[in-house]
Amino acid sequence: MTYLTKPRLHHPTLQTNKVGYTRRDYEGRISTLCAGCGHDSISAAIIQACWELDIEPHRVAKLSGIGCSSKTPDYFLGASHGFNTVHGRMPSVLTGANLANHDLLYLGVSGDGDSASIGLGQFAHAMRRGVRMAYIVENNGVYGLTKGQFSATADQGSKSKKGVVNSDSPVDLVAMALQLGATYVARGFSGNKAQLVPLIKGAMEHGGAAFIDVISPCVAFNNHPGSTKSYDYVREHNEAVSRIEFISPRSEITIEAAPGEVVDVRQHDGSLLRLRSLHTDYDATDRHAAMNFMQAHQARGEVVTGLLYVDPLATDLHTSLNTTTAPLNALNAPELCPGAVALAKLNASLR
Ligand SMILES: Cc1ncc(C[n+]2csc(CCOP(=O)(O)OP(=O)(O)O)c2C)c(N)n1
Ligand code: SF4
Ligand SMILES: [Mg+2]
Repeated sequence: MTYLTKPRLHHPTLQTNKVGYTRRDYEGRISTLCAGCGHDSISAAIIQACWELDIEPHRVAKLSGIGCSSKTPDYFLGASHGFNTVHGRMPSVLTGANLANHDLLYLGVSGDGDSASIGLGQFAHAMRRGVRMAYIVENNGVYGLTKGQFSATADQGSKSKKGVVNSDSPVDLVAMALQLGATYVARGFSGNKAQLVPLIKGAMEHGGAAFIDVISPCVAFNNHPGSTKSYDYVREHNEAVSRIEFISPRSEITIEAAPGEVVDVRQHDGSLLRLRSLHTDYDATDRHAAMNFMQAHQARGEVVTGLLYVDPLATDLHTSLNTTTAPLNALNAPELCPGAVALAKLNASLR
């Protein structure tokens, strides 16, 4: 019910994290989505990840487009910065915000319609430019908000609720992200929170463009036999590459697992991605191998999940543009506009 407000009071003994917040401090308003919608499980995973990472909510900027998925930032991180943009335009608005203030952690939330149809160009350029963000697509294979039309990620041959067969080839955002140069690429499933929370944590702390495609069943329009984005289908066809554990530089590193089974990937900021390989020959730092592995399994009808690729030394758009250490929005007028003499000198250097 949209008119219901969440009580702010909570039990005084609720556990707090290192920055003094309870898990409830990372929640948002009551969800208005259909009961059982995968998107609500992703919101719960985002809340859990941010709480466990000890992120102060005001350090996060959450941006989205339009769709049921893009409504979800209202249901988590109620104390963070938020911008519900135009359909398909989240990446460009986020890029602008990130350029103005690189001190925030950017979380982009989108849908398969939002990112693979109207926003495909925007998605592509955010990935290839290396905009530092955790970009999450809540992928249900349909336009949920406008009542269940096939989206561009619907598999060829999959059936709509009314029995119509999709004849178009699907856009695979994971394959595109890999090809476009994203430096952290994963696929998750809204029904597997244990896998999703560490994937989100790794993406939030990653030093470049991090993309997670989360299969997120739409219970109203795409959860029937014949759909390849239903709970049953994904559970039956899921093929996980690894179990991931995220250890932030602030945590004590305690576990030492048997060599061979576990690969530790240390990122720029000192955080550790510990990958327990389910496929012993899978190397998550090899972009081409990731593409081949995924496509070979896809051809067998399997949905590969887990951390598919990571470049631990990734840099971002600010590095490429050589921007100032201080965020642009913190500079004063003379710093932003050095005056006519400096401009004349610059012009002369370009002649
Ligand atoms: C410019 C524009 N075109 C079309 C629409 C209509 N519209 C709203 S949401 C949507 C699709 C949403 O699908 P998706 O991104 O997959 O989100 P979901 O609802 O499935 O989570 C469309 C086509 C719009 N709001 N704005
Ligand atoms: S229509 Fe589908 S995507 Fe939208 S809230 Fe309902 S179940 Fe979720
Ligand atoms: Mg959708």
